[in-house]
Amino acid sequence: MKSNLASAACLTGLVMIMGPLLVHPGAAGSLITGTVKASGLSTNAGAVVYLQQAPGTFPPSTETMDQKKMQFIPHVMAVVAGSTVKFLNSDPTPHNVFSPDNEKYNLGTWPQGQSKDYVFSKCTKFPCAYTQLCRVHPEMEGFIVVLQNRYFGVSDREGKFEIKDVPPGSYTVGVWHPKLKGQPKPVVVEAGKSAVVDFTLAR
Ligand SMILES: [Cu+2]
Repeated sequence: MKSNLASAACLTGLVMIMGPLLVHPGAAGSLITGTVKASGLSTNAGAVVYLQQAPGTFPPSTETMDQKKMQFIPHVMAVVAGSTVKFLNSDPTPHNVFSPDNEKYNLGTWPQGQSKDYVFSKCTKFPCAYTQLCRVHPEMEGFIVVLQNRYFGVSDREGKFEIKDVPPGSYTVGVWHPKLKGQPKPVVVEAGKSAVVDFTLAR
């Protein structure tokens, strides 16, 4: 009993020491939030808000862009340079995937349930935007934006976005939109405080 109590106390002490390290690896990071107003459009969704440059290296990830109900889902996706995007066909009809932008690619056409990967490793001047198109269905359109770092967010219908776990520092926040343009803005991120940046986009 005595040794149980002792080890319980010891464990509690350990958890108290380890807890903050384990639970909050990005505790020093802050939140950048804001709103994007897409002037003249029916939705404020689909703007990529990102830090133009951030120190450090950023591991690539693997993401999925679905082709479902004759749409690319998500409509706009942002990835860190070197990331792999798995293009999945969830429709009963064959879809094609190609992009006329940057190095250009055509991945071919494949049926329901199959996917093909593409690695976005050729971007040298960020951001690199790739329009995703389907030769079978000319009305289909999606976008992949390749960025230098993982500090980005994509706006929702109301225009709201969030960039999480940003280390304290001074940055330039850029905005990319399929149809509209907006000026980059400076932001100073302080530890433990959230920063707000708003954008108004126009043609
Ligand atoms: Cu298609």
